[in-house]
Amino acid sequence: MKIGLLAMSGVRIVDPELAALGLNLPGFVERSQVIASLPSLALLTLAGMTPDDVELEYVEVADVKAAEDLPTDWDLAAISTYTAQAKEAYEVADRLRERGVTVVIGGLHATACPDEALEHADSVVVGEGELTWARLVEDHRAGRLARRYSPRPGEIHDLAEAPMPRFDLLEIPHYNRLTVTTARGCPHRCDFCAASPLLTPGWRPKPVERVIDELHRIRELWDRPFIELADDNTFADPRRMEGLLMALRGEGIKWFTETDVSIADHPDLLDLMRESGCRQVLIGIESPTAAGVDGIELRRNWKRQRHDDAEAAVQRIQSHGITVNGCFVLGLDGDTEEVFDAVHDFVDRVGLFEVQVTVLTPFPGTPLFARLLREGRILDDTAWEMCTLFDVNHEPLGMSADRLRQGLRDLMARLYDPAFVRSRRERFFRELRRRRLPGVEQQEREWAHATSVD
Ligand code: B12
Repeated sequence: MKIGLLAMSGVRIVDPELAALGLNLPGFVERSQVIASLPSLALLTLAGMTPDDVELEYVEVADVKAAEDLPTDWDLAAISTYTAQAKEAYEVADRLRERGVTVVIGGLHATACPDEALEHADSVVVGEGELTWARLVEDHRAGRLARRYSPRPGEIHDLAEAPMPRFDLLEIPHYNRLTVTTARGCPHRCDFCAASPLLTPGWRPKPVERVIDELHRIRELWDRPFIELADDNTFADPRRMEGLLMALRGEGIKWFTETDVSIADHPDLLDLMRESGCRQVLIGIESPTAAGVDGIELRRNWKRQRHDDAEAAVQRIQSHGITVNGCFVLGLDGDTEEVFDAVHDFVDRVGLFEVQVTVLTPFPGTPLFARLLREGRILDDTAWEMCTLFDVNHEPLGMSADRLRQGLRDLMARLYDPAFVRSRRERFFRELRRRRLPGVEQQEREWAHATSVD
């Protein structure tokens, strides 16, 4: 049996003005280039639990046109997509099926909209693929592929049993980073979050030994890897943080991850984090205003609770030599058009090394989507191509949709202005030199190298 693993790939922005502007902003291009070439960890993971006698081919599908050239000798094509490329994935699926290939679709979008996916696929997988993939492959082999595979109620994949992703299926030189999961989920429940909390509730870590095994496997294929931890919140539990960092310290890698501001509560661990090769943490600050963050975390209003300390927390993290990529969501219900200047001022005051601004996006399956739909505030409730995080598809409360669109463009132009980016970076390194942190010169050289790609 031969299976084609198809990753819908690349990044998307629909707004032509923003797309054109983005291409001229080195600070924006830089991050896009880095992330645009990440492989699909989902498919590599499923490959890792596929029986050895099945032949596997991993292909990245940049757009629908690329589907013309896909092989047709596959017995099964397994497509992974997020929402923004769901319609493209459906077109690819339609074309493959016309040519006689059986198609299965899985991932966050298929989990939220399984019936829609089934209009274009022979079978759909809901939830974590590890729970049903082996059965699906056996069923297909036996000629009894079911239309839908879902976990049993309450069933959660045990990360201690995580399969080793088949990194060897990749042409490694095409990638500048590889991804590794160290934890799945998040203890917080933000109403707009469209990541792994859509698959399972709560937060659970992968045993540190398994993480290290994956790093060793990558090292066998790539001698100086840069690792992006594909977690939603790596350090949600401080009790586990030290063990993971100690283990990473011995690995000689550089890494990047997503977490929350609470890591600033552990200054001793921040030093260890830097020593272990952490170069950047991405943190959702969401809004510089208390009204903006109020109510977005649904369990304990956590983002509001931490808001007053957010600025100081970012500064504490950066003072340990770890750059912060602070993320802001524009168009939140509590914000007005004053938010654009407020974000700029926050970034300037704090000296944020890197910044990401996106617009509030109603992804299907999220509490936000259900609420805005009820309130009649989604502009087009099937325009999945607008789910890019940069395109406006809702009626904001505190300004018009047009004002939000224009505000995002203007703010991006200001934040990614090369002189502003340079001044924040110089400030970061000046501060580290003043604090006499070891290794600053080397870190500065690495960044200079990383930013000379355009
Ligand atoms: C790495 C990454 C990327 C890579 C993806 C590479 C690839 N081809 O897969 C790149 C850089 C290309 C990328 C692009 C984009 N991304 Co992105 N990305 C991530 C990131 C950081 C990690 C995702 C990951 O690897 N998770 C780990 C894997 C194992 O989980 P998983 O994909 O959900 O897979 C599991 C299940 O869903 C299921 N499964 C998945 N696919 C399949 C397929 C089959 C056949 C089966 C059986 C099961 C199955 O099994 C897997 C194991 O349990 C997340 C943020 C985060 N922290 O999670 C954002 C995230 C996934 N991205 C997001 C977005 C918005 C985008 C872009 C639209 C950005 C843009 N403007 O272009 C594009 C869309 C690309 C697309 N294909 O549609 C959103 C998606 C929300 C959504 N529900 O759609 C996220 C959650 C970030 C966010 N802020 O909300 N991204």
